[in-house]
Amino acid sequence: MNDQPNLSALYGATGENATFLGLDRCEDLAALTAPIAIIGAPCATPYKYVGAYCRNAPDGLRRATAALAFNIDCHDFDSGGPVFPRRELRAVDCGDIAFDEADSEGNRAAIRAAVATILGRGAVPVVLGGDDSIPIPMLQGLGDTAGGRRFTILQIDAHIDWRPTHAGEFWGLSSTMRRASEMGHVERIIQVGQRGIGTATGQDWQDAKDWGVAFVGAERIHTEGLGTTLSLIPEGSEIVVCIDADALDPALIPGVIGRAPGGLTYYQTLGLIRGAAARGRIAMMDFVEFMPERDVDGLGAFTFARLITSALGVIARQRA
Ligand SMILES: [Mn+2]
Repeated sequence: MNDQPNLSALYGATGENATFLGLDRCEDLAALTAPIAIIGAPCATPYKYVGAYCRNAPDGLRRATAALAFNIDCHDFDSGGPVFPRRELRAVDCGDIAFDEADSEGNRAAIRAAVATILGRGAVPVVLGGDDSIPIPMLQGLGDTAGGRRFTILQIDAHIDWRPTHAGEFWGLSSTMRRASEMGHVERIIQVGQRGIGTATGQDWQDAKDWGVAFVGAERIHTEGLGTTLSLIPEGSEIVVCIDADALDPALIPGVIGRAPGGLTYYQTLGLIRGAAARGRIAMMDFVEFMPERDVDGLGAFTFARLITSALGVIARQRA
């Protein structure tokens, strides 16, 4: 079936191997000058039984922006102006961090170093996974440059990711928020969107609450709106926003392994990102767990890529 009209071409799409939104490429992180750096991470620490199942997401998300790229300077109704209000506020695309399925330790070191370099250049890293093991070294990279500052994590995810270990692995995607809780520069964790059944046990749930995590489940987002969550973020916080694609409803993003009904909408998720930036400053973001091979007709890729685009607009507008 190759006879479909190329609708991307209608919007001026440039084809394969393009950057996210057609943004300029940054080849050398050490020479980064842009205020926002998009960087892909195909995986950090895959579980042996499933492998690096999200490794094709960074390029899949880049391809999904083809239809937006040509009109990137037009009025974006989700940003209240162009996505990037001024040319010097544009993000750059730094390509993908090298990944070796057989060398998780090396993958983590590479992610940690890349994020620390980006932060050292004064830019906001926006990391495109890959699976949810990626935020662990990403947060370590933040710690390397924290200099005594402490951070609030706003995790938006269907799952709490508080397993002590899983499948014999300490650094995997089911343990992300527990690993975060063990880091000295993580002051506060707010977790939003949980629902259904994941790998969490009752003990994991209790441990997280005992640590002091503030939870707002998906059902409460639907019934109470966003104010409950946003009021948990102290004014002036430096915030890391961690977004798992399965936080959104699977009708919007089918391309995830753990589909669960009752997920967040696009505007609820964007509202949380905007609200976070209004309460404090977004220091770093990740978008993980999108799996192109599980998607339906590119729908989830486009929705997730559109959410990332809107997040870039929020970061570009926040106070320095
Ligand atoms: Mn997760």
